[in-house]
Amino acid sequence: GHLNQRGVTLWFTGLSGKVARSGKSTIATALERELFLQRKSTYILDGDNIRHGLNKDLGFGPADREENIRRIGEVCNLFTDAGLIVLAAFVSPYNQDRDKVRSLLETGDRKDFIEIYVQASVSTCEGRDPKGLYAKARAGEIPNFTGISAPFEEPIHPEVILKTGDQSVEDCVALLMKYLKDGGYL
Ligand code: GGZ
Repeated sequence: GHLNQRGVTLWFTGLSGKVARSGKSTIATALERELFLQRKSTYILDGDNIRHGLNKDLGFGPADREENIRRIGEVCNLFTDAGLIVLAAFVSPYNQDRDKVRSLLETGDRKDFIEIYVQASVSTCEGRDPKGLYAKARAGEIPNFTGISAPFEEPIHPEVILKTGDQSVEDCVALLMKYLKDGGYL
């Protein structure tokens, strides 16, 4: 690494939603603020900066999602190697795809992948639906929509589970900061 800190990838997986749905990007942004206060260098990767650029050629069928996550994993590997704390927030619905990213970042005694399951039920997410995507998916206007017409495979061995139904964003951030400190990442 080149920075005076240890690199690590925090991988947030869960159903669609940034603002008040499953809250992957919301929690990632709040955690980034906390890490900034501790003078850590971070980088958030999410659909906004990946799907409009590097992966703008990809859609939401299973093969395109696999390629989406594969490329993102390679970016995470490079940024982590450079010493950044990477906050990656993607639906990433398939266990196999997430596990491939894990195996990139866990080699020998390197353990630089933290899988964070941002858990919220489809009905909770659908009830919030600020962008109206679930309604469109129900109406058949968005094919392959995760939770409606495409699967979400629950993580089998996540390092952290955040239950955004009962935990506040602040609680989630505190839990993650404790995990990072206790694990020697900070
Ligand atoms: C799931 C979709 C879909 C479909 C568009 N299924 O709430 P959002 O809008 O802002 O976050 C979702 C985002 C998911 O992109 P990812 O790159 O994270 O997906 S994956 O990891 O599965 O490759 C949603 C929007 O894109 N979106 N169509 N069919 N989410």
